[in-house]
Amino acid sequence: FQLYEHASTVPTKSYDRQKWQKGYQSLKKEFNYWIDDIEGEIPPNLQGTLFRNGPGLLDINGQKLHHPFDGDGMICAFTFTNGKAYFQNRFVRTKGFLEEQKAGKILYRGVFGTQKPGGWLANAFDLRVKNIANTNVIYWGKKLLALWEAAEPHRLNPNNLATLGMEYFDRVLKEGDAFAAHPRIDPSCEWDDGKPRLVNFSIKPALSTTITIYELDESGTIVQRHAHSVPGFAFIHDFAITPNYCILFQNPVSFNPLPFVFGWQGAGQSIKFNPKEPTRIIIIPRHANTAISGVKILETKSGFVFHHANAFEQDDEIYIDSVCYESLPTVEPNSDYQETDFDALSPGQLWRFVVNLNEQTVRRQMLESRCCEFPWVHPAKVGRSHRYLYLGAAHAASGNAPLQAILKIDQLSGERQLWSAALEGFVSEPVFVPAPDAVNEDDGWLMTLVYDSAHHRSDLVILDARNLHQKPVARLHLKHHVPYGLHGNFTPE
Ligand code: 3ON
Ligand code: FE
Repeated sequence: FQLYEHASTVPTKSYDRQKWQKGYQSLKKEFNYWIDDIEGEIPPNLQGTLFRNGPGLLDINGQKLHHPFDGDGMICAFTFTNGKAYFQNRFVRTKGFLEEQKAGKILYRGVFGTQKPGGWLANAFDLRVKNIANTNVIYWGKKLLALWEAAEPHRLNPNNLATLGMEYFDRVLKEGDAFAAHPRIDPSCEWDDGKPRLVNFSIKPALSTTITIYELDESGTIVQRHAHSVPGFAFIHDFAITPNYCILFQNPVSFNPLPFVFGWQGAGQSIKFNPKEPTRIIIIPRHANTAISGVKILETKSGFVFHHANAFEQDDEIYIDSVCYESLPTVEPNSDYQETDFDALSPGQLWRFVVNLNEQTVRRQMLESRCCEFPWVHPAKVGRSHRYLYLGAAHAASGNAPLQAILKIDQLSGERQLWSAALEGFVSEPVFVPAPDAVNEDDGWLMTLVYDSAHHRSDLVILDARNLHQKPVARLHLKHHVPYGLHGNFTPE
């Protein structure tokens, strides 16, 4: 009998959607404890704190949010000292978080479709923005900042994660001003005696969009600020830097404010992707002595980019490695994000864009077709040519799927290494932490928070970045789960 022979050729999934869904439960409690359930060993020379941000609440007192990106920011901190690790998590006490927790119900509309109860009439003409501080967290200039791209940063106490208030950088920012959630640290700024600088941007979209660039010195002071206007609406989540330029991708989208204004859907749901329009690459000089005198805009084929891995300059060209989608799916008002049909969506794939400023051309090439997101490079390589790239990735080589693996790409040899947490595990952004005695670019660790659906808890997995095929250096079991998060950073201080 060969009755079941075909069964072995039927591809089985590396994940179970019901198990994946459980990672989207709110974590309502705040903890602080020494992690005592550890497999492997924390390297004794690993010192510092990994901060992570992401939506901690997926509901307000039982009222479900329409999308995780609308969830209140919750910070996790893992502090490493002498081979031990201390865990803390704390919600950012934003104005909206405090009000909604007190009221026990949704009081604000969310960008990604969360509505106040009571139908469209209860939501119409309410254009207030709830700053949810949920996208990234970074320690810079002795300040710990929780970031959300449509409003000002929140400042936190780095020791106990208490919220200290909003940060305006000596009033350079005004109330309600945006400050993106994707700052880049230039490890060595050429015209600042080789000192590091934090570079960030903000977007003020309208019929034409204002892009403001900020540069902060090591003390956390904004030492440069310049604003530029580009034609058309823009939704820009991330950018890339080189020693001379800021690079932003203006994805081909249009915005129809009416459904938002009339209370039918959120602002982010009113953004439509236009596959027939090109993507525009915006190049903004960081200082006066660059090869171009003002902002340059070049066109390439349509696509949607949230995240860039890195950019660098080489032979009068600018290289940008980015995760690109064929299209941006709209978050439909009647959809349920937990029922996401991964197979119906296009995967994020890694592309290289090469901008030639003299010829005003853009070349592009796919570097990796495996579904991936959350790219990282060695912090000393930001803006410089890198050899290694690290990403969250799907377990399977093709198709769209939840992130279950960490992928290392060696761009010199072309070698790929994959560490997978399938079938039960779901990974988050891999943060690269250089080893203190590092010689090579991959001498260090990758830290990723993995949701273990079998035990409904999360583990911090520490991988030796030199070889992902080895078993993890350490796996730190938390006492609870952490909902799928967004971004974070490691600080050796
Ligand atoms: O006028 C507007 C411009 C603007 C800045 C329109 C607007 C109101 C939509 C807006 C605000 C945008 C915001 C608040 C964006 C927030 C984005 C966010 C919180 C997260 C983005 C995450 C992106 C990715 C690619 C996440 C991937 C996650 C996985 C693959 C795994 O879970
Ligand atoms: Fe992001």
